[in-house]
Amino acid sequence: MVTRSPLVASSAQEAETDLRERFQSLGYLYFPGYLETGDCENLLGQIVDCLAPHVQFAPGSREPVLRGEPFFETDPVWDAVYPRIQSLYDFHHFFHRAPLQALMRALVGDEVFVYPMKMGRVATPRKIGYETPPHQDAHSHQGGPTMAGIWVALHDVREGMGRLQLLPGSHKRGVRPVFEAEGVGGVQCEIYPNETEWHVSDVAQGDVILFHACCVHRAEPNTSEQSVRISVDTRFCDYGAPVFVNNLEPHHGWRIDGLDWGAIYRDWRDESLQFYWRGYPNFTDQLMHAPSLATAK
Ligand SMILES: O=C(O)CCC(=O)C(=O)O
Repeated sequence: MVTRSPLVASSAQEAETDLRERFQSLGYLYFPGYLETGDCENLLGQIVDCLAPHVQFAPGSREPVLRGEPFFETDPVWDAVYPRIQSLYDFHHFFHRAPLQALMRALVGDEVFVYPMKMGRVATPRKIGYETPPHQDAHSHQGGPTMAGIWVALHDVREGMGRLQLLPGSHKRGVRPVFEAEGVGGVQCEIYPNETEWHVSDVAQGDVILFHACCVHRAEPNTSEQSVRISVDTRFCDYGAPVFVNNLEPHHGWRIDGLDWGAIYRDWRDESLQFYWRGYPNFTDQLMHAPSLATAK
């Protein structure tokens, strides 16, 4: 029987050694209320603007709701709106600001490399079966053991809105075989028979989850009437660790015509983040894990 337990909470005030120990034990760290809600509110507002008219804020609330037909990554609506999100300076800058950098440093040390590829997630209702399947980022991003994921809730996410679930301890069993699946990314990894306890909680705006490259995670279906779950995530590692070249592309740049860095940067006033990774010493085009990597999730 599959069971669900709440996410184990961590605090940024704890000693780094304790945080790292918990990370190695559980495969993830959850920081409730870590970011100022205003920081998330600003980015959320810009993303919802990009999603108009398909997604809007509910009247008198800051909860995104679906106004038209449901869609998921790779649907025509997605392909139309996602380049707008990818072009937001604040979407990319979000992960380079001091608070999130501090969390990443606590995990991998003083010099952090944030992956160029930044991901926006828009989980609409009425797309059951297309939610993010269980997977490991080690496979989908060809990350080494020091790569980790960082995921931020841009608004409160309750049960039924597509929460993120993590399989504690799953990172200890290496990179798993994958097979095709519906849903974001198109592949899912093997889950072993005794792995029945998933960790998941309602999360609030500004909550942050860090997960190990091999920690299996997935999204719950969005079973709500109209609520849309919007979150952002990326990957990072200690500076100098190998980074697979696919991660240099914009997310979905491999399949949406014209979604490249030139288009993304077109209206940016600040150039300091543009191609910030040039000069990184260790990009690799050698697959590190699985023969079947086609796309990053
Ligand atoms: O938010 C989601 O639905 C997927 C997130 C995810 O899989 C990831 O960050 O690796």
